[in-house]
Amino acid sequence: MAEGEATGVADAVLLAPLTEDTFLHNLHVRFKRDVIYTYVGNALISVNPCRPLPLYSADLVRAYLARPPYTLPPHLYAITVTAYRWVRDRNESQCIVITGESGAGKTEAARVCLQCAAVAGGGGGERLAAAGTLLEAFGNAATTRNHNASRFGKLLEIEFDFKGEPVGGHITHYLLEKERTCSVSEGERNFHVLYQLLAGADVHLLKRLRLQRSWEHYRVLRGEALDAALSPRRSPAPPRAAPPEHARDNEHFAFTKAAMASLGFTGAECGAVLRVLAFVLKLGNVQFEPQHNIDGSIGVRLEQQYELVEACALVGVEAAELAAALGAPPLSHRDPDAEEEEMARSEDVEDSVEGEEDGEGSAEWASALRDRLLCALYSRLFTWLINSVNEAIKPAAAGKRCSLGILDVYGFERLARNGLERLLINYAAERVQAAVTGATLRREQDDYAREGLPWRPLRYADHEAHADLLDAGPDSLLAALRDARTDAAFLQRLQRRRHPRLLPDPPDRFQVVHFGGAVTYCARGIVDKNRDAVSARLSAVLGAAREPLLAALFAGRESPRRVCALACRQRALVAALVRRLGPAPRLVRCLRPDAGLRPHRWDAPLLRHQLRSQGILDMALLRRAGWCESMCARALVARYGVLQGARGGPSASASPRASPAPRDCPLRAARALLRSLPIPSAEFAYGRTKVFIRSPRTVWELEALRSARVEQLVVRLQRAWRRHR
Ligand code: AD9
Ligand code: MG
Repeated sequence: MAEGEATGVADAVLLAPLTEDTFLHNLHVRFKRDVIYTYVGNALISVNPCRPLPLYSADLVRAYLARPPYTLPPHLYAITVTAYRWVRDRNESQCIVITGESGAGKTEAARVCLQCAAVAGGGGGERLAAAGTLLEAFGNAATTRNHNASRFGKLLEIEFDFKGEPVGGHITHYLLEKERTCSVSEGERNFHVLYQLLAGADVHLLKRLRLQRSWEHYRVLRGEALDAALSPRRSPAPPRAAPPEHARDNEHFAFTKAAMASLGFTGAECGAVLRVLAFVLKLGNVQFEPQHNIDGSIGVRLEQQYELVEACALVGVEAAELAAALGAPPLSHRDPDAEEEEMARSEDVEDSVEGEEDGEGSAEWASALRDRLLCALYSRLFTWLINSVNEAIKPAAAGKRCSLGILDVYGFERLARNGLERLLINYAAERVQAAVTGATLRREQDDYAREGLPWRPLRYADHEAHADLLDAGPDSLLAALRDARTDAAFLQRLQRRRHPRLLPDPPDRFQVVHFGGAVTYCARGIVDKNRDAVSARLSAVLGAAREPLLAALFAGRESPRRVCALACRQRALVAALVRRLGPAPRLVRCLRPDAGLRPHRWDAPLLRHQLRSQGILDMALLRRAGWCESMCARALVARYGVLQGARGGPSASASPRASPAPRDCPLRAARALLRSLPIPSAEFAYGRTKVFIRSPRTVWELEALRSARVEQLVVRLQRAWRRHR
């Protein structure tokens, strides 16, 4: 390696010796010099600098396009440009998978990859960038781990035409953490766009939407502690310093509106979206209190009724009907055995909130219905936005094209409150991790054994076993959740399983030891949340709204019997994602150097934990001892056969198809071909049917030789044709 100690070693596979300590030391040496990218074979490590660095420009993308990436320092551009070339020149769909804990820099990396792909394709990525801005406004929020944490996962697929120009794209999204819509833990925020609206709307818009400027006025935007301080006396908000995230809400509202405009949302559609957001804020303020009636019974009293009336007027909903649908008394206690049958019979799946059947219970029940409605409303709005964005970025002409996928999946996280949604987020992170690390380690070593290469198997941490525990087979956690009728039954299933990494903690908690660490989840209401149903009565009231967008969000819902539960939907989406990733995704592993995301901090134990939980050292050892790529001998000869005899005088063929190598034995042909090239023979190993290539650089050299040769042949043919004329 040409680099000295000053900037460490660019490819960690070349470290001698390669241990956790030398690996970390190398990253640290580079980090201190603001060198945040390091290769591990063909994967890239990115350490979050936690401050802006001048590392990105269109000129630099062009530099990576112009030269083989191994002649330039490690960069996200190198990974993206390589993937782009594979799409354009080899007609192979590619996927860049960005993994790491919350706050490690995945979303920033995805943004850089998108910008790079747009420049590489000759521009035209403005709509895709606008889509990113819009989805961040609606789908990101400040958590204690990251001030801009993605609350959904996304796979952006950019489609290119045969010239390599981007013609459009498609976004697939994974479970939005919608519970945030109705309550926010202390020190966190609701989705950005709700604060942006209040900070950025001019007075006329605020008046039209019947909103107040101050975010503290809205229950769903306040942290729980602040809410508790205000409730139930509802005194004015105590003065307190706004968290730093609020400082730029005003400016970001302008970006969000500009993004909607550039994606072709009409003025009417933007107005409708804002009215639905205002409806969420105002309905969130409606409270239910127990009321002692004259006849001695206890009923429910509506507080902040004006908010309900104003909210309903905004979107054309009958306030009295909505109030009645929310304030109806709870269903009578259900016999658990009869429950499933009843579920099947009834279209109405309102479930009782735990509590007595007194006024307290009714008020609590109404609040729970309101919260569930808010969450459903927001997540349906989010899905509608993604569908609209997909319409806007859809390629003009239909047809099957190759795509470059950029996966920014949520990071593993453990927050103050962990419920079903956190479980499903961590499950997705675990399954993707298993697919890109565990499966690679297993598959490649199996391949070496099958092909008869000399190989001493590596011991590695088994990521797949962790993910299997959650989703594979009838004993898995998700299967237990699917089958259980009550929270207690779910915990009993876990108890019977007796697995050291699944630990029930009755009456209402359980712990899962994930790859990233142990998380204690709350099981209270988990079975009900998994059903993810809104009462038919509420759906009917909102479905009849005069605001067409709101009506559309609640129109024609499927019968609850056929609606797939939340966990089941997430599992199916994640399985489809893993299939899409294919056997050889391009990996970017993001690391977080400091828990507080402060610049210039290097928390070695935190980094060590991430190296282990992502299996990064295992992958480095595999790359060091093994090979970075394998190709079927037949495919290799088909692609590089054009190089046969390229240097050898008269036998040099003028036709890319001619090859003197024996065609009946592809392996012999491949060996003869590769021996004739100016690449050291130690770079290749020959199995029974495949050729294995040692380093990424060699893959590039082969491609560069082929391009040069094809160009040479084209020039020769053109000359011959001109002579002939
Ligand atoms: V989460 O799983 O969505 O909670 P991410 O996506 O991994 O998380 P994100 O990209 O949002 O993390 O990065 C967190 C913050 O770190 C950003 O808001 C930036 O302030 C900062 N960051 C991350 N990457 C870079 C970078 N390459 N350069 C400068 C960065 N700052
Ligand atoms: Mg993110």
